[in-house]
Amino acid sequence: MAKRALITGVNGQDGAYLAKFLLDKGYLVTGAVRRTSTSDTHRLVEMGIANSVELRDLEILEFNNILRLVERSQPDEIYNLAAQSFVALSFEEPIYTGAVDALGVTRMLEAVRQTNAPIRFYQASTSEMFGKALELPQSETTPFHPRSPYAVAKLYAHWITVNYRESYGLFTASGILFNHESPLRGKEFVTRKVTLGLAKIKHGELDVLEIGNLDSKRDWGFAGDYVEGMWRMLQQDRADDYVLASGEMHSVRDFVVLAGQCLGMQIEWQGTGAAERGIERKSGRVIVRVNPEFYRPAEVDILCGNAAKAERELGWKRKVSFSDLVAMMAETDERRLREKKAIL
Ligand code: NAP
Ligand code: F7E
Repeated sequence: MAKRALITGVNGQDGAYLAKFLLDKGYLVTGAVRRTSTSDTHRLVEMGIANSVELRDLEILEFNNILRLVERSQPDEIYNLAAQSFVALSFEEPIYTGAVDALGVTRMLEAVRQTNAPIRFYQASTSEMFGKALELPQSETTPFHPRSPYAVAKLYAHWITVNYRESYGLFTASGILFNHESPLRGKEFVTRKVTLGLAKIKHGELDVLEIGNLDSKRDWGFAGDYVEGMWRMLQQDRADDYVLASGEMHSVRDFVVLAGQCLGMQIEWQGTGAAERGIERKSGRVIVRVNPEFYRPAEVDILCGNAAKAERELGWKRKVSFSDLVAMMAETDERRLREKKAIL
């Protein structure tokens, strides 16, 4: 009999890649979406699976809603991806972020516990929990030092996931995932902001890309690789926590330069700090400018993950390199503009 999966946050980047991955494996997939006045399934449409996922309303702030959905959909596996996932916004909306990203997970786990069925549960934890990291690279044993309301909420969610495993013997896995991107990434995140911004500059639709901290370093991988790791975590004999990462780090500045090269623009830098400018060599035009409005009250300067445990125990390894990821995103945004597709 086909396995059943319930994905919360199915309309997000990872939700779309995971739903496609599970459908290809023969799963029956229920996708949970919060009701809005405009049901935004564009990522499922772009993946060609909008009609293959059974969509159900779910508001993660509402316990009764969650309990009914878990009872009715009778999943073998739940992938809890729903979250307010934008770190910068969490400084503006710390209470809301805590309600969704922290207590929302307790609501999900309580629903699983009360249903009393052998459901396997995946929690979308994050490298942001390492924050002001105490070692490099970071692994499952690195101490946490979260630096934003988002990261603090996710740390609560991580520990409550561990706690329900230890207290009630539930199969609950926490995936500590480093940044993973794709052409379906939200436009507010730096990678997509850069690829879309530079593609617009190339097409004459934007003059200058305004950006925040160019020195920040991240471990960026491809979302399609990371959803496979989520699935692998739920196929083990025993639930555990795993880091998924590429093991490489690059600065935001590196990302901008490489995305520019993919689009035929050589970017050179002048100035420092808030006065730094990115100049296109051929035209001599300033096309990148620092805007301190995009700085965060507390920054996570460097993240780089050690995924040795996942490689050893799950047989997981990322396949798409950093340069291929940047090229995939830049070329997709450029093509969308050239073909005058709606930019979502
Ligand atoms: P995303 O694109 O922002 O998707 C998050 C989804 O959660 C969206 O579909 C959103 O619905 C939904 N959601 C938000 N609030 C909700 C609520 N109150 N009730 C129900 N659904 C709600 O994020 P992502 O990049 O796919 O990430 C998936 C998960 O992994 C998130 O939990 C994120 O925090 C975590 N994570 C991401 C990364 C990464 O690099 N991408 C790394 C580590 C961990 P709408 O579509 O209606 O907005
Ligand atoms: O920022 C810097 C910014 O917003 C990356 C989420 O998926 O990954 C993501 O969180 C870095 C930061 O992602 C701009 O200050 C510079 O240092 O793309 P981001 P994030 O904060 O790392 C983790 C793993 C998650 O769990 C989250 O859900 O880039 N940066 N200039 C900028 N960032 C943005 N957004 N915009 C800028 O203009």
